[in-house]
Amino acid sequence: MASSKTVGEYLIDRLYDLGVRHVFGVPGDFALGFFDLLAHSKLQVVNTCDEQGAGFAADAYSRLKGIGVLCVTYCVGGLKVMNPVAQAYAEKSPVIVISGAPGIKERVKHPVLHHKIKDFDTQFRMFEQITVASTVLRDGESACREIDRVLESVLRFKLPVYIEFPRDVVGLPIKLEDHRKTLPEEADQETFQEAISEAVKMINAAQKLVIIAGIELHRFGLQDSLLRFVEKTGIPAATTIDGKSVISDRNPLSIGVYEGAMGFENVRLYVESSDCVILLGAILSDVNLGGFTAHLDQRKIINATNEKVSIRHHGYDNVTLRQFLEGLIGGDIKKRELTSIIPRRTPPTAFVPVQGRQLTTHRLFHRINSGLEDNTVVIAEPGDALFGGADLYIHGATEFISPAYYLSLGFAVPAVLGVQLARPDLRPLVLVGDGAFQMTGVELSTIARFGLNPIIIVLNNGGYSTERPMMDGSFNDVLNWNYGKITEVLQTGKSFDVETEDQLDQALLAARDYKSGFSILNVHINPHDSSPALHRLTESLGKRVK
Ligand SMILES: Cc1ncc(C[n+]2csc(CCOP(=O)(O)OP(=O)(O)O)c2C)c(N)n1
Ligand SMILES: [Mg+2]
Repeated sequence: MASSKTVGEYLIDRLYDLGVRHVFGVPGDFALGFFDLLAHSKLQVVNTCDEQGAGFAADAYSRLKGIGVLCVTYCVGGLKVMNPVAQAYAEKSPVIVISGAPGIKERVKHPVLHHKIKDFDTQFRMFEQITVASTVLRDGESACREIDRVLESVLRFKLPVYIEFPRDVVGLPIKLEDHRKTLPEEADQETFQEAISEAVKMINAAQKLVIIAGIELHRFGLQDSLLRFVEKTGIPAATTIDGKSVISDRNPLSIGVYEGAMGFENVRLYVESSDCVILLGAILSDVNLGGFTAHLDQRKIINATNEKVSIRHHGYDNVTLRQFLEGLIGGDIKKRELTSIIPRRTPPTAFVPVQGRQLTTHRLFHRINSGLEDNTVVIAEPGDALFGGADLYIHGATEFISPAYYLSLGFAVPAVLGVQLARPDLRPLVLVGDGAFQMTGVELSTIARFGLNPIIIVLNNGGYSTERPMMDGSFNDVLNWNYGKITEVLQTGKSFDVETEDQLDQALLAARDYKSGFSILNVHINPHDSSPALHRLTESLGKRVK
């Protein structure tokens, strides 16, 4: 059916229907037409200082809102977001990349147009490698089918997709067809029932059970299902580091992060001595397994991901995580008592600052932990910010955000945009190393422009401390910036210089009360100091070597 709607308008409508309200990006001539359409639509454009910042912001938005959208121009913008989009792929965060491009008619005689790399489809082919579905919208006839096909993949797989929008296609009338019937592929009833009955039998026969809750529970919005499962069965739940906060740490059955020797010893012992370990949506990466110091026995494992359920050595294809978890909740599983052997999480003790005492990483995290509030969302950058952050006692579900698997530096500051625009009820507390801040800290400018009010803690330890124990050299040093002075450049915000425990305490109290803009704390730390989690790992690895 021909319609009065244009291709650009149709795409915007579909994004809106999927719950999207903001689009992150930087315009350029090939994308200006679509940007103009966005600016006059129900969606808000959040134009960042740099495309990489937009990419991280869209990833963070997606983690809280279910889908994030990024809009850039051809190649010069597109290639800058390859790293954040690759991260979104690796960490199963559904980001829709929309890139402007030369018009279809402009391509006919292969002219040498600005921004083009090799061929007109070079950027498209690069994005094919880091997305689950991709398309170039070529005309009004096929655009509806192509947009619907790509968006179905976002919903089914929770992975990034790529839509290239030649500039002369944006305003073409679209031929509307209904393609939205394809339901997600799920396993047939027989496979599903067999998986559930084998799992229930194994669970009921076990003495000591534990759940390891992973990243996919965040991505598929299964936090409440996990909670129902835990409460119905009484089985305690650890999380992986990238699954952290999928269950509130206040829940008596939440036992904290399991990450081999990186984590707390009592959690490791509990998990590794269990006779049934239920992995839900967990990626078994080196980071999640504490640099492969974790030991999980395949014969004791039920491993459910969104693609497949494996029970011991049996596999059940296409049983989705949601299907499996709902099946277990409906299954006949006996309830376990809460016993004293479960490693309970205890709320942090009060932090009493010692006047004039030089701050250590350990004490910094103690103060942060005791000051977390119900509306705090922690954004932790890779580096010691993430290692230390892993121990934090998080109040609500999905209130700890970090690229804990792909580990790209530069995420945390731009992520504020995505997090606070997706969830204005939350206040971000950003933990970022000085090295990482120097990569994307410029997005504080966008944060200020959109009136957001995060508290940014820069762990200023003179450079790349995480790398120093591996191999040190001047390549790990960065210039010592006076980070607080950024408030003068941006002409807004509050800054604090922190060297001692009492200065930290005062600064965090003042930042908490200053709500009309961002606060930045320049926290001076000895370059060779590190978080308790990193100490645990090196100590444990040291013991193994001896
Ligand atoms: C984009 C990117 N570049 C390089 C690295 C490698 N890397 C891992 S940790 C690290 C040091 C980070 O320094 P900083 O942000 O100051 O944190 P610290 O290690 O001092 O806690 C580097 C460079 C990375 N993970 N990501
Ligand atoms: Mg550093």
